[in-house]
Amino acid sequence: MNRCLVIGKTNVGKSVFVLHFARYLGMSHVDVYSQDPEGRRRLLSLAVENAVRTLSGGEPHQTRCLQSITLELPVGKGKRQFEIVDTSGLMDGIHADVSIRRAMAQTLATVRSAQVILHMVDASKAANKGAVEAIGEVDYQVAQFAQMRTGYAILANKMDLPTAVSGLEIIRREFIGHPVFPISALYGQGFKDVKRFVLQCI
Ligand SMILES: Nc1nc2c(ncn2[C@@H]2O[C@H](COP(=O)(O)OP(=O)(O)O)[C@@H](O)[C@H]2O)c(=O)[nH]1
Ligand SMILES: [Mg+2]
Repeated sequence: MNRCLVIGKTNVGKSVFVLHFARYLGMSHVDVYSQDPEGRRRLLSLAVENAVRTLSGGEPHQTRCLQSITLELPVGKGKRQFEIVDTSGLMDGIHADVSIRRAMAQTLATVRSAQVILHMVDASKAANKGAVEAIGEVDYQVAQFAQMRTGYAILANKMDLPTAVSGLEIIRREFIGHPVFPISALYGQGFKDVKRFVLQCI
């Protein structure tokens, strides 16, 4: 099955996006399969809103394993299934906590197996160079690494926040030549364009 990986720094909104995108594609319940860096598997079956409460949050590194959901997109008269994978947040430098380092390595190893890579950046912080969620070294590395595939796009998230407009301009400038989709994962804005892009790639 084709894979669509959602990658980016911690707290940029990856988990909220994956679940709200699932809801946008018509799911009210999701089966979330997770696999931690040690290979342990778990299945959670939840209503989308409960999943958002359980799997996302203000704490950095809430997601420490790969979490995948099987979704369907309409193609002609039929449907095409694909797997959307929520990943643990990347960060610049080396984290002191070994479980976070392992989770990051697991995320990067999965980049190779994905047909689509959605690289999420927090547009509301992108103008603010010092902020943890601002564009960092790891974002440039992901762009370098992932751009070799056709299915690479940047999601400029949190466009509902006032500082995101200037952040979006900076993201477009810094990642020139790559498709950039402004979205609000929280409010479902911009999902139509993301859907169209994913459909082209899978
Ligand atoms: N204002 C706003 N907040 C968001 C948006 N998307 C996510 N968040 C918030 O950002 C925080 C981190 O979200 P989460 O999905 O856990 O981030 P992850 O670490 O990248 O998976 C949570 O408090 C979310 O409610 C958005 O589009 N707009
Ligand atoms: Mg997360």
